[in-house]
Formats: sequence, C-alpha cells, structure tokens
Amino acid sequence: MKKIFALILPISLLMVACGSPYTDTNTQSGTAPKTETTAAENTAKVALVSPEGDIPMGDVELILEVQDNTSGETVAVENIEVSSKMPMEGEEPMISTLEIETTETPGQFKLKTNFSMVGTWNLAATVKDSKYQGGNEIVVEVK
Ligand SMILES: [Cu+2]
Repeated sequence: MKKIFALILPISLLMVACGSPYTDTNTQSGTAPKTETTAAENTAKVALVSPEGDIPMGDVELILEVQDNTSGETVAVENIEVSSKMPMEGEEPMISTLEIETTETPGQFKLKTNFSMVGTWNLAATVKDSKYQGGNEIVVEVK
C-alpha cells in the first residue's frame, strides 16, 4: 500500500501544483470540536538527515526524519508521503518516482529514488498520522 501511495502521489500533486497542497488538506471533520490551539501544537516537519554531504545523480537512498515543530524531537508518526520533482524551465517538471520504507528507528523513513539530472529537486513531504500533521518541501541539490 505504501508503494502505491508513493507512485500515485506525484501525479496527484502535479495536478494541484499551482494550488496549495498543504492548506487544503487540513479539513475539519464535522463532529470534531474546534481545537485549533491543540492541533497547532501537534505539527511536525520532515527533515533530510542522511546523506549529510553531496547527493550524486542516479540511484540514491535518503533518510528522512519527522520532527516535532516545537520540541524538535523525532516523532514516530504512522507514515509520510513524499513526491519528488525538478522544475524545468519552459517544460513540465521532471518527476522521480519514490519508494518509501519504514526503518528500525521510529519516525525515520528510508526513501529510494533515482535523480536523473543534476540540479535542484524538490521533495514535497506530508505527514500522515492521526495525531500529527504537517508538511514541507525539502530542497535537494544533486551534484
Ligand atoms: Cu531536469
């Protein structure tokens, strides 16, 4: 199921590329009371923790870590979704398909992809968890 998500997401994100994919996902369920202050505390970001140095073109394995926005501590969220694309001048963005796996460390995910071109790739990451929400873009410079 995770791999299917990873393959479908780049396409769906592409379709809303001109919109704002993150603000639209914060829908409130009809029955839930408005707990905006509580929700704001449970936000997380996704950070690239490995590799620390240059990222080469071709097949790569990245480690992403979900971190609480307030404490900075690693958060063992259920899942993340990530899409990867490179903006191209005058053309459709390039897309690299991703495989996302859990690791032995809760809150860290292994991401396998193939960067087929040198330059700037943008990884759009979204936290998928019942208690945490968040999303951000990770900019990767492929050398
Ligand atoms: Cu390119």
